[in-house]
Amino acid sequence: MDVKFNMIKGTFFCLDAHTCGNPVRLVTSGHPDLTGETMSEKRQDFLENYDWIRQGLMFEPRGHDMMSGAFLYPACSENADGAILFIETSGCLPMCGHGTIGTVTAALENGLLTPKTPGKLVLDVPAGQINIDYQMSDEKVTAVRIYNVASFLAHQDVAIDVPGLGQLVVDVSYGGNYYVIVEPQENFPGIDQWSAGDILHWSPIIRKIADKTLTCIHPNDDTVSGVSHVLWTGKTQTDGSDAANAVFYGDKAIDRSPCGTGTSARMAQLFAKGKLKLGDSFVHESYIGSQFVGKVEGVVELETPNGPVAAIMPSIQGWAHVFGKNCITIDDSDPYAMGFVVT
Ligand code: PYC
Repeated sequence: MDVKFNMIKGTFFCLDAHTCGNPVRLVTSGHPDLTGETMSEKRQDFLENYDWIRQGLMFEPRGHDMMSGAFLYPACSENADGAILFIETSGCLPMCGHGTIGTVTAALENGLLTPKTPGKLVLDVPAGQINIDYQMSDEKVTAVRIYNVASFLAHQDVAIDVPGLGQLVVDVSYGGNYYVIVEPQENFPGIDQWSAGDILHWSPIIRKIADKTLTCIHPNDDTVSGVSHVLWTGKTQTDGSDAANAVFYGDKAIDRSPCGTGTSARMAQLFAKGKLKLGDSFVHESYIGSQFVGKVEGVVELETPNGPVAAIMPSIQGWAHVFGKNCITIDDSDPYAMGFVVT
């Protein structure tokens, strides 16, 4: 392994939180000094030179299959209040909605972010720039709304053959990451009829087929590419939900939150198919029944080198709860310094 300074050693103070059920470990010290002008460039530097930090903090025994987190960095753009680098078991996502809600909550409650305008934040992330509205009561953040990056339907009604399951007709949509979206149909009865084990079994197979057969490269940043997530849909279980989803990510994770980038991708898909319109709200439910409130805030033509792409500007609102402070050491005297994954 090629590691900068040829060492694996560090102490990382972390605030542990969850966003509507899914973990967010905000690392508040031990940040590597990253090279690059933008968070997209800094993400590449981190992946090339400091990935041991992500592996040590996300994998067992310090983390687990669902673990995800973030580092806060100074803003890259003049108008921004700060910047986020996302980490999780699968790598460094270009954008993570539940991660942003958890990061903003933990950072504001602990004085780690100072907004230029109270109640609002502008943040640089690898996928671009996002805006935030937040509400506080008694020094606790009670709600965070993310105005996410432009989201668009990339592939529509694609038939894929899944050995052992049969044919599925799927869409692929972008909401900060690329999602295969699978709605109930002949060979998939809906998430309410499947076990978590079924989702964990079929998702990596479908992701691999979709990734091989469909080109998914962000038109304005070719480092954002490939189908990384699978979003399954089905019947709702919580009052007030418009739709339910289970998002598969990493190797063995089902998002416990309704998934911010997944909700954005789903709204873009439904908008492109005429099932949502400008100004509509969309209450999206997670696998455990927790909810995000999405909204189609705008409709844009995303400028790209190959011409305009029709997109929506989505927002997603949710909440997070900080439950712990953690001081984690990673030291190569530990044979499992970089963690492990049990498959
Ligand atoms: O909230 O965007 C999200 C997300 C991605 C993977 C897990 N959560």
